[in-house]
This record gives sequence, structure tokens and C-alpha cells, in this order.
Amino acid sequence: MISFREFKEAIESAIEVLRKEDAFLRLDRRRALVVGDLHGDHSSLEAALGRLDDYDAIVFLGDYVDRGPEQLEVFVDLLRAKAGDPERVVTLRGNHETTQMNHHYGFYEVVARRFGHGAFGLVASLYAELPIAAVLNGSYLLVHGGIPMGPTSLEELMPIRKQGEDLEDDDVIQMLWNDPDESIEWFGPSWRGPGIYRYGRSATQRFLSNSGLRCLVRAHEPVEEGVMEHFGGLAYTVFSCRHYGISPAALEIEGEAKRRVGLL
Ligand SMILES: [Mn+2]
Repeated sequence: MISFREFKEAIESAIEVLRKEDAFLRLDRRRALVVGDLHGDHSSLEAALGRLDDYDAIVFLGDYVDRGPEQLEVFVDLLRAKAGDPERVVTLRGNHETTQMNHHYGFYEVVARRFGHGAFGLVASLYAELPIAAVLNGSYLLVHGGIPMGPTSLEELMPIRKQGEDLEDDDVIQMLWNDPDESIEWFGPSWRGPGIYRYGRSATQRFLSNSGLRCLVRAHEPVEEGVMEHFGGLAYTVFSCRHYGISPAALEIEGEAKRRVGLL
């Protein structure tokens, strides 16, 4: 059982290291493991962190809480891991790392029930320090949702800034919410709502090549095997939460080689 003191300390120590990180990270790590949505799946978090010694970095793509059975445990243990090894544990922001989403999908209630309504402010202050995206080894774009409509390169997208307790910038909202779609070339509307889009192969190809990048690695959608390739390898989806009836996995990246790592 996590005490309020432990909860508060985990958040404060993570904030201290996250403050030193930019909104857009440039990572050089020979061997990396990328983890997708966790949504309160503590077993997947443990399975990933248990492999930390095998990697130069584990990059978490966001959506740590809401919906699953062990949200608080995932949240606290991930923050402890971040504070304990800030270089090797990278924690990006997902579309569920907002006050607004947590009110709708459960984490607000989890925190309020355990520690009282006043405690959620700590969570919100942590969200405001989470970086938005990363480029790994100058080749891979790592972000929760994908590319936005409008900017056609990283350069056009810059500068990206950290957000508040909710997402504020249209481009950042799209980067954390958009989905790939094999059936379109450029952009199309999304079932997720206004201001959110699906991106196609040509849009992805253009953005990557204009940015000097090779591949997009994102999360955000449950896929049967936990890892799914799109657009002939231009993009990958990684999903790591077992509570969606899928086989949770992570994606290992070493140079150009990519390998599915099961987390069951
Ligand atoms: Mn998501």
C-alpha cells in the first residue's frame, strides 16, 4: 500500500529530474527498448524495468494511468525508476497524462479516493514537466500518437514546449492523439474527435524524409501482438497493456534492427 508520503516523494523526485529535460529530447542510445501504453498494467511495467540492465534506455511513450487495475502502482513505480536512473528511463507524455482525461477515465478518482481531492494537484504538476517527443539516434521519432497535420518537418514543428496540466498547443494535441491509417495517403478526420487526424503513408514519408528521419515509433492503439508495422516499416505501433485482450510487447531498437519483445 503506497502512503501519501511515498506518493508525494515519488512525484517530487521525478519533477526534479524532469525539469532538466527539454520538451523535445534528442537521445543517443545504442540499444533502446520502447514501451507503449501501460494504462495501469503493473506487470508490464515490471517486465520492462526488469530488462533495464540490457538496454541503454527504456523509452515509455505515455498513457501510464486510466482504466487499468494498478494505476497508482504504475504511476509511482515509473516515477521512482525515472528519478533513480534519469538517463536510461525516459518518460514521454501520452494523451492520458492530463487532468481532463483523468477526470473522465479514472485516475483522478483513484488518487482522490486514496489521498483526498487535494492530492491531484501533485499529479498535475508532474504532467506539466513531461517531455512531448524524442528523436532516437537521429533516426527514430518517438511520440505517443504520431505526426500532426500542418507542419511537414521537425523544423517546422519547432519549438515544442512543455504543456500545462492539460494539452494546449494544437500540434502537441495532434502528436499525442493522431493515428496512422493505411487506407489514406495524406490526412483524414478521426473518429476520436475534432482537431484530431489520421495520417497516411505519403504524409508520414514526407515528414520523415523532410526531417532526415527513418521511422516513427508510436503507441496509442491496442494491436494484437503488441507491436505492429505500418506503411512498409515507416511507422510502428507499440502497445504494452495486457488489459486490452492483446499480447503486450515492447519494441527493441538497435541501429536499424527492430525486434518485438514480449512482456507477458
Ligand atoms: Mn493514447
